[in-house]
Amino acid sequence: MATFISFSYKAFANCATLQREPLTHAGLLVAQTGMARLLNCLVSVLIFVSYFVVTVIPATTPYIERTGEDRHAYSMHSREARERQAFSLHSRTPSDGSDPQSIRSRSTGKEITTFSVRNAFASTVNVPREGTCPAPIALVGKAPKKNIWAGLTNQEAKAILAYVYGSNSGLNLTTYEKKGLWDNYVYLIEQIMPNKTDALAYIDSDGPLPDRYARVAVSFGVVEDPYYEDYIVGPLPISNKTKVEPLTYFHNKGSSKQYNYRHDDDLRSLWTSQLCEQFQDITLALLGTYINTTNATSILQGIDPLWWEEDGRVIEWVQFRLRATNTGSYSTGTLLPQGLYLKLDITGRDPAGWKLLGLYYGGVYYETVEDLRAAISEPGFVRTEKAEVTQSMLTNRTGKALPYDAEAPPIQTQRQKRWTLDKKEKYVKWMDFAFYWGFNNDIAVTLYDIKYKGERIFYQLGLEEALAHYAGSDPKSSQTAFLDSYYGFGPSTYQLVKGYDCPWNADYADTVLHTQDVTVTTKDSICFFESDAGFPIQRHTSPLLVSVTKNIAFNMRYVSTVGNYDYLFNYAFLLDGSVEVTVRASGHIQSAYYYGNEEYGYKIQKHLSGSMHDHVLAFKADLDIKGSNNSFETTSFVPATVKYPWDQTERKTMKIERSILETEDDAKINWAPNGANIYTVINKDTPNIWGEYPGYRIAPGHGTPIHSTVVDSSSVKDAANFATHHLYVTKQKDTEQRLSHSSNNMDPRDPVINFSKFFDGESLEQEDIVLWFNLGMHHLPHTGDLPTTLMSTAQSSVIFSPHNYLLSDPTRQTVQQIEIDVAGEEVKIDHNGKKPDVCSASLVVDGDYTRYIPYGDTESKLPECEGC
Ligand SMILES: [Cu+2]
Repeated sequence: MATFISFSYKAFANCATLQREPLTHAGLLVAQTGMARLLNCLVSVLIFVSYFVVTVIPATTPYIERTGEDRHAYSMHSREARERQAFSLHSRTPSDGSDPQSIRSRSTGKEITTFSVRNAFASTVNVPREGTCPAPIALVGKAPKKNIWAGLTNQEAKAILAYVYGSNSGLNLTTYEKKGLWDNYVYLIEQIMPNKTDALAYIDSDGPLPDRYARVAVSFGVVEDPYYEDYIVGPLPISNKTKVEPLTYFHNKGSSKQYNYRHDDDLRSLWTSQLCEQFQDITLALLGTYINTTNATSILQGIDPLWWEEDGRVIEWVQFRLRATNTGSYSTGTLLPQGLYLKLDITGRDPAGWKLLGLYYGGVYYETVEDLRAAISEPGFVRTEKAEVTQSMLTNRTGKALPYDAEAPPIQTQRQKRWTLDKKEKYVKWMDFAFYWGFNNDIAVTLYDIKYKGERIFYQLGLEEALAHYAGSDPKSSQTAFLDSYYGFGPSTYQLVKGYDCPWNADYADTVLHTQDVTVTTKDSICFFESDAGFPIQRHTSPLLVSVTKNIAFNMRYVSTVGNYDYLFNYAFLLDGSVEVTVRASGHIQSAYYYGNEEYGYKIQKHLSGSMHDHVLAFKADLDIKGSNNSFETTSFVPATVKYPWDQTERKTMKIERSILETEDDAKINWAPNGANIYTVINKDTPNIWGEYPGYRIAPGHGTPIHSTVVDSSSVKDAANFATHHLYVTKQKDTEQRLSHSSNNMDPRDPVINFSKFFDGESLEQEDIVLWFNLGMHHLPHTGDLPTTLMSTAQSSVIFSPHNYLLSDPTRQTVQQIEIDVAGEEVKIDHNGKKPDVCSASLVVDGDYTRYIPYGDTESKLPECEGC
C-alpha cells in the first residue's frame, strides 16, 4: 500500500506541475520541457492505473484474496485451444477414451468466450476469510506405548555411574575430572537397545517391558597397554539382580576390548612439540611457520587409522598445518596443509621409546632432520609453495549484491501443524505414518517401529557408520580413512539454526548424552516439519477434468558436524507411503597439499589440492512387511528374443525376470547398471488379491549412492567391509545388532565388529531379514568446494516405496488436491473439503538468534566417585 501511495503521489505531482506551467510557444526549451512534463504525467497516470489494476484491486477483492487455484483454472482454460491442438497431435489415446473430436469442437465457442472469473469463483464452495494468522498451533501427541528405545534417564545414568564406581564392579575407576594418564575412567553411559525379539513382544502384544540394560564404555589407562572396553550393566533399575559384565554378545570379535592408541595423545602432543622445536629453523625456512611448546604457528594433524608395521611397531604420520590465527572466528584448518610430513614411531607408552623415523617434503623422503637440513642448502632443492589464507577459504559473504536479494525469499508457514509430537516419549505421528526415535553417542538418531497405515514397515532405520576414505601422493592423504562413529555423530549433533537448517515453524526436540560423568542436553537439535516438494506428486489433464495433488512431505532432520564436515540427515515421509533417507554434506573439505598430487585431485589454490575421497555412509534398514518374515526379490528388465504365436518371426523385445535371494552367500548387492533391477522386500505369505506379493522397494534417490572405490584398503582393512557394495541383506539376529563399533578404527586388522562375519550362508527366504545400505559420493572437490562443500550436489539418498503393497495409489486420500471439471458450461471446482483460510501470516525471516547455543548445556553433574 505504501508503494501505491507513492505511485499515486508521483502521478498527480507530475500532472499538477503541468497545470502550473502550461505549454507555451515562447521557446523550444519550454516546449520541450512542457512536452516532457506531459509525457511524465501520462506515464505516471499509466503506471498508476496499471498498478491499481494489478496490485490494489486484487488486494482488496475477494477473488484475488483466494489462493491461486481458481486463477490457475482460468488461465488453463484460456490456453485451451493450444493445449488441445497439442493433445490431438499425439497418438497416445486419452485413458478415459474420450473422443478428441469433441475436444476440438470445444476449443473455440461459447464455453470459452463466456467463461469468466466470476463464474469460476462462484463455483467454489468455500468463502475466503481475511485476517491475521496466529502462530502455528503445535499439536501434542501421546505415544501409544512407552518408548523402549528412548535412552537412559538422567537418574538412571546417575545410578549406573554410582554403581560402577562402587568397589564391587572391579573396574577400579577414577572420575573423569580427576583422571590422569594412568587411570581408568568411564567416557560414556547409554542404553543398549532391547533385542528385537523382546521388543516385539512388548510393542505388538501385551508382553512385558523388555529389561533395560546400559552400555558403560570404559577407557583403561592403568595398564601398560591402554584399551577401550564396553560393559553391560543391568537389568535396570539397579537392584541386587544387576550385574556388570563385559559386553560381548553383539561384538563378533568376541570382545569389545580394543587397544586405545589415542590414550596418550596429550603426552604425545607435548613430545611432538618438543621434537619440532629442534628444527624450527627448517620449518621457518620452508613453511614460514614453526612448532614449539609455547607459541606455535603450525599444528600437526595425524593419520587415522594408525599404521602397523609387520614387526608390531605403530606408525603415525603427521602433517604440518598452518594455524589459522589470522582468520578470526572463521575456521579454515583443513584447508591449510603445508606440505611437510613426519613419520613417527609411537609404539608403547614410554616417550623414551618414541622416535622420528623420517620426514617427507617436496616429493623426497629424508631419514633424518640433518638430511633435510643439508638438502635445503644444496642447489636444485625444490621449495614448494607456502600455505596462506585467502578470501576463498572464508565463509563470510562477499561480492556484489544480487538483484533484489535483500528482499525476503519464499518462506514456509502454516496455520496449524499437521503432525503430533510426544517429546517425552520421542514419538511422532503424521498422516498415516508414526514412529519412535532414539539417540546415542556413536550414530545419533535411529528411528524405530515405523508404522504406515497402522502396520509396521520398519522395525529400525538409521545410520550405522560413515567412512571417508582419502587418497593422495602424500602420506597424510594416502593414509587417512576416517570411521566417524569413533568421533561420534551424537556429540557432533548441535543446535539447529531456525529459518536456515529447518523452518522457524518446525517443531524442535532436544538430544541428551551421558558422557564424561555429566549429562549434556543439546537444545533444538532435531527438527520436524512439513515441506512442499515444489512439484505436484500427481496430476492429469484429461479432456473433461484436471486433477493435481500437492506433494507434501514430513521431515525429520538433524545435522552432525564431525570435525570439518557437516552431515545433514533427513528422513522424509511422503503421501505415497514412501520413506526417503537422505544425507547431504557441507563444511570444509579435508584438503591435500598441492605438490605432486595431480593424480589425486584438482589444484584449487596456490597451495591446495582438492583431495579425492569416497564418502560411504552405512545405514541399517530392518523392514517388516506384513510381519517379520520376508524375502528379497530382484525383478530385472532383460532383453529378450521371443517367438509369439501371433507372428512367424522372432521379435526383439524385453521381459522381466524374477528371482528370490536364497541365502546370505549372494546377499552383497550393487545397484544394477542401467537401473535394470527392481529390489523389493516382499512377504510371500501374504499375496494380494491379484496374487502379487506386497512389498517395499529400495531404490537410489538423489545423487548416486556409492560403495568404496578402494579394494582391500591398506588403511581400514576389515573395519570397512560394509563399504564394498551398495546394499546387503542378512538374517536378523540379536547378535548382529550393529554393523560397526566406535573402536573399529583403533585396530582395523581386528575390528570389534567385522561386518563380513554376518555372511555365513543363512537362508533369507521368508525370514526376518535386514537391509544394510550405503549412501555417499565419490567426492572430487573443485574450486566450488571453497570455502565449503555445497549440499546442492553433495547429496545422496535412497527411497523406500510401497510396491504392490496397496491396491492403488494412496495419495488419492489427501484432501490437498484439486479437481477442476471443465466439461460443462461452467467450470466446477472440487476443493475436497480443505480449509479455505487465507490470512496475513506473520513470517519470520531472521528471528532472534541471541540465545543460540550450538553446543550442549551441561545440565547436571553425575555423582562423584567416593574414595576412588
Ligand atoms: Cu567430501
